[in-house]
Amino acid sequence: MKKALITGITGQDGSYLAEFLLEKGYEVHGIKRRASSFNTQRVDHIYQDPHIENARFKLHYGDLTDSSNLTRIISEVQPDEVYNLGAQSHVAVSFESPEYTADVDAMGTLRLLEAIRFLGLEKKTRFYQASTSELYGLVQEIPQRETTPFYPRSPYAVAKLYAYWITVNYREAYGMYACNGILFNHESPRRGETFVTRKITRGLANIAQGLESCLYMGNMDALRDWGHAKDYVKMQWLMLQQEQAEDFVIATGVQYSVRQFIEWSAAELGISLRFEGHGTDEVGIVTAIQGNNTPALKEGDVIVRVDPRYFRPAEVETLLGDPTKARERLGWVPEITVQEMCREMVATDLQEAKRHALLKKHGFAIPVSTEN
Ligand code: NDP
Ligand code: GDR
Repeated sequence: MKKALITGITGQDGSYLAEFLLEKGYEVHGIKRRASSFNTQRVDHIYQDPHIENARFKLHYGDLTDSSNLTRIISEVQPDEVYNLGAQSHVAVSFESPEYTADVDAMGTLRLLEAIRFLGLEKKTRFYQASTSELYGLVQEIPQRETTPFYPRSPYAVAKLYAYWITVNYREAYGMYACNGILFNHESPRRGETFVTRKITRGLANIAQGLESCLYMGNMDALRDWGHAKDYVKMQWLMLQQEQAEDFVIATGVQYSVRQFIEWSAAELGISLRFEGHGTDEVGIVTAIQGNNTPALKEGDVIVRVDPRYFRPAEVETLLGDPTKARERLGWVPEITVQEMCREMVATDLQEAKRHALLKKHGFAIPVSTEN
């Protein structure tokens, strides 16, 4: 039985990858951080009681900032594959906490690679690094492919640049099977609530149900190449099953604006929107309502506004990936379109909003977090 170790198992990708590897028959180990409250919601459905015989899902306390802990876990597990998905992954937050982001995202990757080498596992353990389209930042070529020069635009992207190159370096220096998946944005109903797609689907579902009144956005002109996380974790595995380690761009090859994603999400709820004004004065106004998902709304309501607080000190305006190499060499094509993904995300968030609204109606209001 193959053993995999996933850092970031409690995150969006970690949870889908763990499901995928368990289905493939792997023994799956994951590193979770100590927190003051439960933080395993995304993997609770696959949790296995460690007391049962032959449990194939095991969590270890750890942190990417802690070398001795990482070395001990790798020594205990002796993994065939390590997937380094753990990261301070929020670009805007990396401007607030640049040093911590570098420690986790850049040095954390080095710590893992060194642990594998130090333990003499460099010929046994295959290593996947969660690299990112943010490396392209101020884009030097459209679309972006494996050979496009990097130009990172945030402390997050600069940290990930180090992680990218140290992965290449350990492959070249020590003959390790180590590779980078340069993944473009991928989302799902499990996406963190403060990333733009989830903020939109959750925010609009809450507005439709009368739990919030307005969605405050940053740069709605930003263009992204969005795919579904479920499609993308398959690639992470596939990249470790080749004869030779190589780096791959994973993307859909289509881009849309943040504003378009707002329009689709609103339409899924039966809301037609008109955008008016420019820059920080731009607003989204309800022009028509269909169906019965929006008891709290009426035509003319302003439900989208711009708050400069969400602008970034340096922005990545446009990203568009060219996944030709992945398609030709690994036979990979994304199965879920961005519109299907949007529908799934809105449906999930609407269900949750309806639950909250019902509780509120009967006097059992649970506060809905709107901090984002
Ligand atoms: P998430 O933010 O959902 O998950 C990040 C994970 O990393 C969580 O499990 C988090 O733990 C964990 N983590 C954070 N800090 C530490 C630390 N100090 N030590 C150990 N673990 C830590 O990210 P995604 O699942 O979306 O992304 C997975 C990886 O892929 C990340 O590295 C991200 O940068 C990268 N990436 C993501 C893309 C995307 O569009 N989703 C695109 C390209 C790359 P906790 O739950 O406790 O916070
Ligand atoms: P990104 O994702 O920065 O691309 O990083 P995010 O969803 O945060 O932003 C995408 C674009 O939307 C614009 N935007 C807003 N973003 C947020 N979060 N909140 C807002 O209110 C808002 N308004 C507009 C942003 O400015 C940006 O242009 C994600 C992360 O998952 C990274 O870890 C990963 O490496 C990259 O995707 C690929």
